[in-house]
Amino acid sequence: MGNGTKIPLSFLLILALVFPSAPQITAASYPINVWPKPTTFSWRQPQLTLLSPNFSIQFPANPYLKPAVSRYFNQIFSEHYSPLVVPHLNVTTSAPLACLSIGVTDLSAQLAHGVNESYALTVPSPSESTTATLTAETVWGAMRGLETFSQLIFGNPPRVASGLYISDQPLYTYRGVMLDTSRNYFTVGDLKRLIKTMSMNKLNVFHWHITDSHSFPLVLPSESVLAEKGAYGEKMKYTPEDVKALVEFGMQYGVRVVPEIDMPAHTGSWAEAYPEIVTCANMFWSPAGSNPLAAEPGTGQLNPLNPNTYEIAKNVIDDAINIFPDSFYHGGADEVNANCWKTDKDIQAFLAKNGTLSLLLELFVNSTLPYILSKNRTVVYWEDVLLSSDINVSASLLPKENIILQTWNNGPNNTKRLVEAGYRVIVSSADYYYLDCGHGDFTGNNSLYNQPPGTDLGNGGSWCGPFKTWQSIYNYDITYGLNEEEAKLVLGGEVALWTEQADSTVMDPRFWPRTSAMAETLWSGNRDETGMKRYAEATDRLNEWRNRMVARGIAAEPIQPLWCIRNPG
Ligand code: CP6
Repeated sequence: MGNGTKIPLSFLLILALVFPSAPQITAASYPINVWPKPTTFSWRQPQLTLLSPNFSIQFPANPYLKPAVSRYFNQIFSEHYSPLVVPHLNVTTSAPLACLSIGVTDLSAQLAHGVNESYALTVPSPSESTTATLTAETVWGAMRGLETFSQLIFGNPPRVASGLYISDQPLYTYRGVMLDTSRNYFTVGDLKRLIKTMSMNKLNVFHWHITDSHSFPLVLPSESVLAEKGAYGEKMKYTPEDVKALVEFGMQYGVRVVPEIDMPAHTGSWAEAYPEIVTCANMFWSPAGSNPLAAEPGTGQLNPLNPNTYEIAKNVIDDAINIFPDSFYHGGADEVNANCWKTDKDIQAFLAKNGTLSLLLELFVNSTLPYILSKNRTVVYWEDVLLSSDINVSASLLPKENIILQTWNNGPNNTKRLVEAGYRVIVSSADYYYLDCGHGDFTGNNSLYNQPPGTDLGNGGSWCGPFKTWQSIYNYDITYGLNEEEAKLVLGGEVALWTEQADSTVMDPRFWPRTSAMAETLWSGNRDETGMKRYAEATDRLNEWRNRMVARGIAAEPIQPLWCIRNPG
């Protein structure tokens, strides 16, 4: 498949001389404005075709394809997208596009990890045919193709890029977004808008970090007291009905919902209901002190020596598995803090009798993991469970077939360490994919600002490093330093939004369009055919894509002043 932007200029000049009425085609003027960029496409004679007022979409019967088709159909005729840069292309009015015909090979494929998301889309030249075709292995691939089709359309009346053939599939199977709903509350509407925008960007996993030390907003049928006491308020809860609706919503958009009920650390909020199973819950470390637990003032960890811990943890796991059907379950296991456990008398006695902190974590993992695995779940843990320098478990407790590790500390290239140990990995490097960083200190430690004017404040007291620009996210190669075999164990990547300093007022601009940068890297890579990073081309396309997301009601932040569009570099 040739890439449409690779036509030699000399050939185009001859074309223009021989066919003076033919539009002048240059690689630079006619980008294909689709985000993420399709893996392969050819657009030899760029032109536009009007959509017939009788345009229809034909598709096979399927409970998930049907709502997707009607959604896209409505969007196509109401969006009337007005591009930042209007393509100077002929609009053919004689033979409007009459139909999009969708064919799906396997209508029964479930939305699950590794499901085939490939598709092929042909929008013929009007002289060839007035029927566009979309073929896919599964309905989930068909949804990806419908999204691409919708992005090829703009204007009023709607016109579509035609004479175009696209064959597309993702580089990585796992393309995720994590949102923390414990530090601040988000409405179900916010979560739906996030899933919708993910789908526009061909992302496929919503990792929902539901609970943490700050609040426990999830109502679990057999442990409803946790939310009763641990939620921020009566209205700041997610009921099982909310969860069911959200999971169903995700299915309609081709986005899986993977829950995380973080444990044994990050469980301070459980102490509102069950103080006896949580260590150090009421202990608030001085923010300015040397040990702000778990990167925040005040934490709480389940006590592995208390039998009640397991009774409650099993109820929680059971309920969560019952309301979240996905085969992945995120078990947390991040940032277990020694000083927190050491505040407990039983644990002190255990340690005095030659017990170790790692043994405590092994006890916890051994008492919960087999239970989750017995429910046929693949368990995702944060890398800490294996790589934490002071509290970690032996790899023999973490079966490689059933455990996936999510890396976030990539200074020592933990991705490499994890794949060398034989684990499948999800990459969430904090240096690139933590979207909350760069928004100031939230611990109340303002000593940095007690400085004379002119002092270099570094990154301004940000808790975790500088703001991640879309370019640094786009630039990041998640398999950096791995050989081909090792790279196969990298399932994909995930941006994370921790929400000490974010709620629904800023959710959209925190995520978008930076998350779009990751979405393209994981879908079709970040390089052009010559192997160079494609910043210049991507900048213009991302500008256009951000503009379209805004038009679709998503408050994605700008990447450039409009001036740059009037004055292309
Ligand atoms: N909460 C939980 C957090 C973080 C993690 N887990 C976190 C740690 C460091 C930074 C940002 C966020 N706030 N539960 C780490 C996985 Cl820089």
